[in-house]
Amino acid sequence: MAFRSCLVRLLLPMAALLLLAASSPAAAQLVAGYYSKTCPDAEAIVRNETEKIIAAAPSLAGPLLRLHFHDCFVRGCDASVLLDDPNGGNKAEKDAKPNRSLRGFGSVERVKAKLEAACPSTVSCADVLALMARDAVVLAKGPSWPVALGRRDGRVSSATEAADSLPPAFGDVPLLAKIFAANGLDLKDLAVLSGAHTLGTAHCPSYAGRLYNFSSAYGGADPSLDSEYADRLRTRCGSVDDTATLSEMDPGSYKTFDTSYYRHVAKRRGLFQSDAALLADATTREYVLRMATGRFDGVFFQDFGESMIKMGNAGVLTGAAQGEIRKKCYIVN
Ligand code: HEM
Ligand SMILES: *[C@@H]1O[C@H](CO)[C@@H](O)[C@H](O)[C@H]1NC(C)=O
Ligand SMILES: *[C@@H]1O[C@H](CO)[C@@H](O)[C@H](O)[C@H]1NC(C)=O
Ligand SMILES: CC(=O)N[C@H]1CO[C@H](CO)[C@@H](O)[C@@H]1O
Repeated sequence: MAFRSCLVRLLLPMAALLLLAASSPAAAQLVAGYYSKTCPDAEAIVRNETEKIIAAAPSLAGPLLRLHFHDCFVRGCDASVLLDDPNGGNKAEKDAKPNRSLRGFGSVERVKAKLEAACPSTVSCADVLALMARDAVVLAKGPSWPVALGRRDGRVSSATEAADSLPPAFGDVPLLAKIFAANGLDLKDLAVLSGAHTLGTAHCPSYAGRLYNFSSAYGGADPSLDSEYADRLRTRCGSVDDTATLSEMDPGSYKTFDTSYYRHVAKRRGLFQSDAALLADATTREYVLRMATGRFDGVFFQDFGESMIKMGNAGVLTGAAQGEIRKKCYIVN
């Protein structure tokens, strides 16, 4: 193991250099070990800091994973999600409705400050998000995957764009598939990455529509939601206006990255319509039911890493001509 990781540490930077040399700047790609020369401790700094953050607040693992997802789906993985509205208003990506429940901004800023102290203006905020998402999953007992690096930070962030590009909680598979396809992700990725809902919590307005006033039949509830479970959720989430109550998407193990999310979905206890929708399409349904057996945890871990790598490639800015390396993640240079 030690030998293997040693070898990997030697070989990956070499492969990275070869790739860099082979590709023209215009077609620059993300590469493993991108900072091995310019900031050799970059990945260790991120890992060490993320460890401290999660040790102090285990519930941040989900939000850190979600930040990378929201970043990648709007303008590509360019850390636009971290920017404040430059005019002090509420027109930035993070101010968009689906984004208003995002957390973890302070933690990202703290890690970025450590990186700036070690290697100024070198490691992009977009790469920090990709690394922290991976490390958060590992710390929640989930899989690890190699994160190729070299993303650069964008200079634009827009609330309206975020509202249009992010999948809504009420999405059905055709809509979700369309939004995923725009980011180079297919139906399998949709089934796999929805498994991220094994971590974290949701605010009542994200699912209250399924409990109240959904349809005049079924007493106003969403018929695709297990009725006993709906009763239980109603005791927690009193109305569509309740913004204080939190519920887990994977009750019982919402701090552990595992396949139990799929068992809830298979029992018609997925929290969002988008979770329930996975049962309505043959491809996603097959995946949910297979993972729900609990006999394919290793497959899910492998799949999740592969889909995260794909997501992390979405619309990236690379090469000196594109974007910048922000000094602070909430403001352009
Ligand atoms: C399939 C489309 C998706 C939809 C419709 C969706 C929707 C949502 C919603 C509505 C919430 C709750 C927000 C709140 O009320 O606080 C949430 C939370 C979360 N989502 Fe998703 N999501 C999707 C895909 C993803 C993906 C691809 C990831 C990551 C790879 C992800 C990771 C998370 C995490 C970790 C949380 C919990 C955050 C926390 O604890 O604060 N989601 N999602
Ligand atoms: C990370 O933490 C490990 C273990 O505590 C330590 O040995 C290492 O020097 C740290 N690395 C950096 C770059 O902070
Ligand atoms: C119920 O739904 C109808 C039609 O969509 C809407 O006009 C009404 O405001 C909703 N009521 C509540 C309490 O959300
Ligand atoms: C980072 C950020 O802008 N977060 C905001 C999200 O929305 C809530 C209100 O819903 C604000 O309180 C946060 O400041």
